[in-house]
Amino acid sequence: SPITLKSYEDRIATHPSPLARRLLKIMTDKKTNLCVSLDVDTKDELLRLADTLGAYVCVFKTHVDTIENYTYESVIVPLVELSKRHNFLIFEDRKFADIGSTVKSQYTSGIFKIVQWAHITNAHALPGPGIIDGLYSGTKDINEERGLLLLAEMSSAGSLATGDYTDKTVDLARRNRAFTFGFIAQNRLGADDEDFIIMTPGVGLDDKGDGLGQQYRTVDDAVSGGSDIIIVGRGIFAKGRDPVTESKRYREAGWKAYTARVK
Ligand code: BMP
Repeated sequence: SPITLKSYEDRIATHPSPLARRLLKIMTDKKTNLCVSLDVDTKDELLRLADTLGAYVCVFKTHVDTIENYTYESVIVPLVELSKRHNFLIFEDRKFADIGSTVKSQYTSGIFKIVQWAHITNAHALPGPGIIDGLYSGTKDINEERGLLLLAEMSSAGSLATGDYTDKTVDLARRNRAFTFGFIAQNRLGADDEDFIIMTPGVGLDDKGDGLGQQYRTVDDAVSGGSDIIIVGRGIFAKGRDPVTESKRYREAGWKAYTARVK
């Protein structure tokens, strides 16, 4: 039977994560469950897209280590400014995967200082509980909400994150519900009353794959299967596509699929 879930708005009151409550409120207010993945090479393009598409998204996802001529001042400072102007959250798709002590440094230090500005980041469950504890300890001097997603499943062909690995990842997420608020996944995970937020990449309406293992599903497929937020990159800004037109199209499709599954 098709999945039915409470509305984003109804979930605000009961969610154990302050960051998730803030996110669900943004989604409700802006009527969008679209996260655009800003996988572009230059800071100009990143900031231009963040400005022109900001109205249509709840979250922008970044791979900030791929930006040419990155500096904190020229990339992060204006991006944070835009996040306030357009009311979106920033998700640095860092995919931490080391021991607790090392990920704590990677999260807080170096040229990126991710914890300072990324409302959301993510981690592989592979190292075990220490990775969550290490990242969480990195948030202790931050005065704004921070949240972690665990990668429970991946969109790529032949992914090893399946079955028992996925189940154990869900168990790990139960350890610190104020911080670990959900999953990168292809399916609904956890019990309904646990209310994990499911963010789903590998969504595309016009492509099947990218020749390097990526696999695309439709918006309807993802959302009717229990995804709360669709993550779309090249479907929106690949060559020949108009990012504003495509953002509106994915936002509309995402919202329609969501309203169809609300209890
Ligand atoms: P695109 O829609 O252009 O295929 O981009 C997908 C984005 O989501 C990429 O930034 C990729 O790193 C990320 N991603 C993914 O595709 N599959 C996963 O399972 C996890 C991801 O983070």
